[in-house]
Amino acid sequence: MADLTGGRLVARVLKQAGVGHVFTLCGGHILPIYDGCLDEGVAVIDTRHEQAAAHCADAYARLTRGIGVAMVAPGPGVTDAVTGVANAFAARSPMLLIGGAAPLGLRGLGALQEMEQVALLRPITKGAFTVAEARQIPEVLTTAIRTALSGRPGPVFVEIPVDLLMTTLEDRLAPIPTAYVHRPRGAAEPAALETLGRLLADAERPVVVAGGGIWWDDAAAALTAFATRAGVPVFMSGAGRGALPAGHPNAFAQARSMALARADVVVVLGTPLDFRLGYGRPPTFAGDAKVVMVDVDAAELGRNRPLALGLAGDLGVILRQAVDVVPTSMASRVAPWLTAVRAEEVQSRQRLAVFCAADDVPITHYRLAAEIARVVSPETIVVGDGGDVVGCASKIVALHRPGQWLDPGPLGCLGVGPSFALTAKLLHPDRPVILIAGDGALGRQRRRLGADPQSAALVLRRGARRGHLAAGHALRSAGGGARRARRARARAARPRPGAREGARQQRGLVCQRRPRSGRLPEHGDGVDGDLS
Ligand SMILES: Cc1ncc(C[n+]2csc(CCOP(=O)(O)OP(=O)(O)O)c2C)c(N)n1
Ligand SMILES: [Mg+2]
Repeated sequence: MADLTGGRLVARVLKQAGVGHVFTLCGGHILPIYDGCLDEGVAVIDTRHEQAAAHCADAYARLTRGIGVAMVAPGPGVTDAVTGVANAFAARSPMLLIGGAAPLGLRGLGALQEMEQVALLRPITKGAFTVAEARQIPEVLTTAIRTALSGRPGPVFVEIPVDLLMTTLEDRLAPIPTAYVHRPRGAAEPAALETLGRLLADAERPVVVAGGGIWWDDAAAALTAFATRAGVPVFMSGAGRGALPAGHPNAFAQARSMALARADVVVVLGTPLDFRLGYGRPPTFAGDAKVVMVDVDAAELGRNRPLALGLAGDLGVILRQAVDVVPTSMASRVAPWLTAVRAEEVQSRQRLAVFCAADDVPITHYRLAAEIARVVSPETIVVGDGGDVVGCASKIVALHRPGQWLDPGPLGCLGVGPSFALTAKLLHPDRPVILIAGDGALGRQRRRLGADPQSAALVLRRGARRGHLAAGHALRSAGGGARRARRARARAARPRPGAREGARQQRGLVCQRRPRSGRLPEHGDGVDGDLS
């Protein structure tokens, strides 16, 4: 039997949930949790803005496929974190935001930093809770964690009044629940598998689109087995990128528009039919294409487009089941289609190769991406934060395994990059981390980076005004853009052996910032990190 503060109870719940680090910007209302973290051995990473803390927790969740935690002061601390929570909500990232709150005993009297927080967070979380009594802290927190991790993952919010965090109580009065998260791996029913088998048997031009669900359900191996057996081209997006390594014969990146527009059967795995897929409608998808969708969230099935088949469950389990219903002759039957998609892929690559080799000053987005691609190994984690610069990089930078690529997700929040990259480095100190950030995206965060960028390699893109626009217009339009494309091709054709690299560095177009000193705090180091 021991006496614990409410703050210590919070830390104990987090420790038991496997949380190694929490991200914060300090505030008096949450000090008892810091003390608890010191006692329990949970590292506290201090940032310079609550939005950065929320983005770090989001990244922590994505990289660990577990719960990521940010703790912030009440009132403005919570409102500052809202953007990070909203981004995590759209990206289905299971982060827990713990908000301090004015003392329960002073509620409604106009206490410092007091405001209605639960109602603010409710529409952008899977659940927003308030703790009404110190002994309920473990129950409410574990309910929140279970909510975040169950089914379709997503963020949750818990506010804890400061007087409850300071209350001391006997540990037997507030036992910490165990075995409180269960993630049943839903399978497809036999009738649905039969339907899938028939759809595949009739398909002449099948296409698979694999999204972040593949990463969350750890389904890359199952996807590879299915794609290989069916001989079907696979296009990957978001955290699903890299599920099939770039060199795999069924992996494609550039021919997506052509393949989707011509496909007669599209299998959409773990990604919604949102703007990224043209809402599943023409002209992105053919009007009469038969669409099969598999998602952990049944509410996504049939959104924006009628489906030939909708399956809710675990992507790994269902893909392994699907392998058994692929007709044996399918791969050879659809081989001409795979060849046609490959031809389009090669052609598209050749079109971009001109821009990837261009010596333009300022450097083109494609050239920058091509240079980065040269140093990306299976170990590298690549973070994309920006507009066109990231769109171009996603076409050029080849990935080798899932979970290698992090970007904001469908909310498209500029400025996640530094937090994502530094969290990646925190969790994987031995792996190279590259942040590809637009000047716009990085400009929002530059000051917050100030103190110690630790050991992430930051690739800074300068002078972006012309870069991609020149290339993009040349690709898309027949007017002045085509002239620019011809000029770019001519420039690229001029061989200047050896000169390129040196000149590029001399002009400082791409610069690598490496750490001078310092490290992120380890377990139990306490509030001494500095990362924003
Ligand atoms: C927080 C936030 N503010 C504004 C936007 C709107 N927005 C989308 S792309 C973009 C410009 C991005 O510029 P940069 O990072 O330099 O990338 P570029 O497109 O120039 O390569 C803006 C402002 C956004 N997505 N997120
Ligand atoms: Mg820019």
